[in-house]
Amino acid sequence: MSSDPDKHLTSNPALNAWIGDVARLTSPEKIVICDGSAAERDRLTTEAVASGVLIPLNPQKRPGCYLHRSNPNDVARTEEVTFVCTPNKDDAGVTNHWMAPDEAYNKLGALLKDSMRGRTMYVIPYVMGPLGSPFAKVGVEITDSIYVALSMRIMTRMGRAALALLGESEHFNRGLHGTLDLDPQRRFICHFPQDNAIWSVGSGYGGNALLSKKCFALRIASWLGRTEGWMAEHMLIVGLRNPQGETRYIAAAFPSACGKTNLAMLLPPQALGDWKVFTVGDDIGWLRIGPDGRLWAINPENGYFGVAPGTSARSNPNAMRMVGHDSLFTNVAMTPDGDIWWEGMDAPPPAGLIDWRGKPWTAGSGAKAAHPNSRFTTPMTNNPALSPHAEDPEGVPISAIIFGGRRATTMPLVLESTSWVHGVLMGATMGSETTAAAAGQVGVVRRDPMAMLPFCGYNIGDYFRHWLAMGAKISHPPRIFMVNWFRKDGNGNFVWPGYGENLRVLKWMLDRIDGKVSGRETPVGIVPAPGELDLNGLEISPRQLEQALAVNPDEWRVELESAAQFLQSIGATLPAELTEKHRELSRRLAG
Ligand code: OXD
Ligand code: MN
Repeated sequence: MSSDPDKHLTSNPALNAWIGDVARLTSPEKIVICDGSAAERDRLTTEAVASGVLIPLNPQKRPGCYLHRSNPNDVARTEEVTFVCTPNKDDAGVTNHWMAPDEAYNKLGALLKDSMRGRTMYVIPYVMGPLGSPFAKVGVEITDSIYVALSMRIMTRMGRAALALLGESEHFNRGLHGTLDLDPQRRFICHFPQDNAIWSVGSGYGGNALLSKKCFALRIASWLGRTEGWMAEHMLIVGLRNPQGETRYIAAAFPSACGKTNLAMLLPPQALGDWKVFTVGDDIGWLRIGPDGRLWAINPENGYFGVAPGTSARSNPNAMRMVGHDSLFTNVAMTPDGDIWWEGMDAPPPAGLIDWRGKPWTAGSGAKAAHPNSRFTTPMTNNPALSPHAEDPEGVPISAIIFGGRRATTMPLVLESTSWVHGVLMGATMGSETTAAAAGQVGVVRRDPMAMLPFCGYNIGDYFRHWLAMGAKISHPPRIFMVNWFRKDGNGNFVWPGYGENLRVLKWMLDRIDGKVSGRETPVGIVPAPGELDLNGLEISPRQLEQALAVNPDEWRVELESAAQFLQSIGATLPAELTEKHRELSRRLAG
C-alpha cells in the first residue's frame, strides 16, 4: 500500500506508469494495490461495513454475506451512455453508440480530474480465464469503489496471481472506473478497442463498473477475438451427463435476465433417469477452434452475478444453495432478522420487510420489495453443480450452440437450423422482449443478435462475417438451435413449464446430433416430430405441446419481415450469405 504514485508499486514498469498517470489525473488520497488475499477481503469488508457500503447479514442464516444498496438511479446497465470509441465510426457499426476516442478521453478525463480526492484508489489486477490457460487474459481495473474491489475478487481471479501472470508485459486491459457523484448526466461507459482500454464514470452498477465482465470479457474481447481468430460470446456453458455416463457440452446465448443462470445449473427431472448437469459458466464463453477441429469453450469468469428475483428452490435449487454463504447481494429486500428476500423466492414475504431502498415495505404498497434487477454475486466454487472441468485450461468441447429469446408468440420451443449459415442467420435475427437488466422499457421485442446487441464491441455486420468465417474453419461444427421457454397461450399463461423440464429439449438436441431422431421439417427449421420429446413424468396437455411447437406461417411472415428490416439497417457490412439465406426462408414460407 502506498500513497506515492511515483513509487514503484508493482514490478511491472508499464503498470506503474499507468497507475502514476491515473493518480495524477484523479488525485486519490491513498493507493491500494489489491493482492486478492482473504486478509485483504476481510479488511476491505470491515471498512465497507464501517462506511455503510455493506450491511452484514445474519451470520447464522447467511454466513459471510452482505447487502449493498445502490443509489436508486443506478440499478442497471445504461446502454444509452455506453460507447464504442473507434477513430472510424463505421468500425462501431449501427448497433453501437459511437464517440471519437479523443472526444471521449477529453470528456471523461475532465470528469475524472481530481475525482478521487480524499478517496482510496484500488488497483485490481485480474485474470479472465482459468489460471494456466493459454487463452486467459490479464486486465487491471483502477477504481475508487470498495464495492467494485470486493466484487472483482469474487468475479475474477484477482491479485497476486494476475501480477505473476502479467510479469513485465505491457499487454493488459486498462480499465479506469470513477464513481463520481452518480449523477446520470455524468455517466459514460467508453470502450477503446484499439487501445485495449475502458473508461467508465458515474455508475457503480455491476455491468457498468465491474469492467472485467461486459466491458472487457465481451465488448473488448469480441474485438480481440475477431483480430485473433476466436469468439467472445454472451453464452452460458453447461455439461450434460446422460444416464450412460457420457458428458456433452452446450453453449447457449440468451439476452440478459432470460434464465442463463437457471439453465447453467439446472436440476434434472427425476423421471428422465440419472442425468446430471454441470455448470462451466453462466454468462460468458470464449470459444476457439481446437486442434481436433471442434469448438472449445472456456468461461473467463470466476463467479456469478445473477438476477435474484425469480430464483427459488423450484427454478434454481443449486443457486439457492450457493447463495447461502459468502455472497454479496445488491438491492434485494432484507428481513427483520437480517436475511434476504426477493419476489419469486419460495417463502412469502415476512412481516417487517425492508425494501431495496432501505424503507419499510408492506404487501399493500404495490411496489416491489426487491428491485427487479437485484443481484447476487457469488464465487463459482459455491456452486454445488460446478463442472470438474470449469478450470480446464483448454476448456470443454461444444456439441451444440443454442440461441434463445423471450418471446410470447411465434418462436417454437425448439427449432434446429439446417446448416451453419442458417444457424448464424437464426442468431443474427433473434428477437427478445427487453428485461430489467438494462435501463428502459421492459417487455418490448427488439432484435438482439446472438444476445450480443449491447455487448458486441464492433460493427455487427463484421461480427456476423466473423461467425461465418469461423464456421468455415471448424471441421466438426456444433449444431445450432433456437429455443423459446417463454411462449404464452391466449390467456397469457406459459405453455411450457420451463426450468428443470428444459432438459427434455436439450435431450432432444443430443438425440438429433446422435441421429436417434429425425425431427419434422418446417419452412424455417426442424422441430421435434410427434413422440420425439421425452415427456415421461411431465403433465402437459397435447394442446399445450402443440402450441409450444407450432410454426405459424402468419406469425413467421411478420417475423421474417421484421428480421429483414433489421438486416437492412446494418448496411454495407452485412454478409450477402445472410441476405440470401433469409430470402430462401421467405420463399419456403411462401410455399
Ligand atoms: C448480466 C447482463 O449482468 O447481461 O449478465 O446484464
Ligand atoms: Mn449477461
